[in-house]
Amino acid sequence: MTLPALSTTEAPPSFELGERFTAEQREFLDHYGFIRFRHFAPPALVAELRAELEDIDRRIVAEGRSQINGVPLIIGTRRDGSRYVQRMVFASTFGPKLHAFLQDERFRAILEIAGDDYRIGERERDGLVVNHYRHEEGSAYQKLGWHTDSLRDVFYFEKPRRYLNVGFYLDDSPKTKGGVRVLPRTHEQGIWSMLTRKMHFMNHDPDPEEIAIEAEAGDLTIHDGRLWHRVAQATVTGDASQRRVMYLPLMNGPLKPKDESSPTPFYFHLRKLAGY
Ligand SMILES: O=C(O)CCC(=O)C(=O)O
Ligand SMILES: [Fe+2]
Repeated sequence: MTLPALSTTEAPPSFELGERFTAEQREFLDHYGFIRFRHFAPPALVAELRAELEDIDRRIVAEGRSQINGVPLIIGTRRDGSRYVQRMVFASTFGPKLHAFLQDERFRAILEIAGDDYRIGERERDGLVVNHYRHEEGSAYQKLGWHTDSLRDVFYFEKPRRYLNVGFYLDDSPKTKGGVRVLPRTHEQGIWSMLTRKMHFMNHDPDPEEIAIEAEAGDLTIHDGRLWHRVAQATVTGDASQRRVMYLPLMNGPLKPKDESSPTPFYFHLRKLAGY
């Protein structure tokens, strides 16, 4: 069965994740390169995770840290001058609730889909990442230009593989908050297009073919690492623009844990050039 082209103006279909992916869910992800699961976690759990993250954030800022395990943090400033982390890394190594959440049995279904021998690498690459976008003065992370996540594999001298990026939403993310825009099916391109379709991170222009992924707090989204995507800037500002999404570190192959002596990967110099 071939699936139809997705409308660029209407929300794409979304799903509920059970113990296993259904054939339909698998086909959707394989075909379009992304999928959204509604209500992965109930509101009470989302609130607990948010509270723990806010504690971790205060702790990291109070310690004056600018990086964790060699990975730079993006730090913003609120109106009152206090600072907050806008790209937190290795978050689950600082909080027992986040760590416990990653052990949820339903992540097994996703690891199975990812491929043989996948694990959640809490101390690998960037660990559990929490992006925290705000649209206001003092915010250092308001949008992210077009890119493929698999570019990182190239910098790590690894063959771009079928890498799944699993996002868990801590805030509602309607279109007014900006959020993820994807070019469906671009995960099936060759390596040349993966590298050159757009200028990585520099280009923020809307694409006529792009689709917005909207989500609610507690939802889970998955996109293929080879899919072209960007994060649009919110059209609203201040508290109304706050958008926090956690990304899970799915890894396979040999275990490569990082620690405080780990060097900063070259990839982050590229991001820095683009302003984040
Ligand atoms: O914040 C998001 O939802 C997506 C972020 C993203 O694409 C990335 O960090 O590579
Ligand atoms: Fe990305």
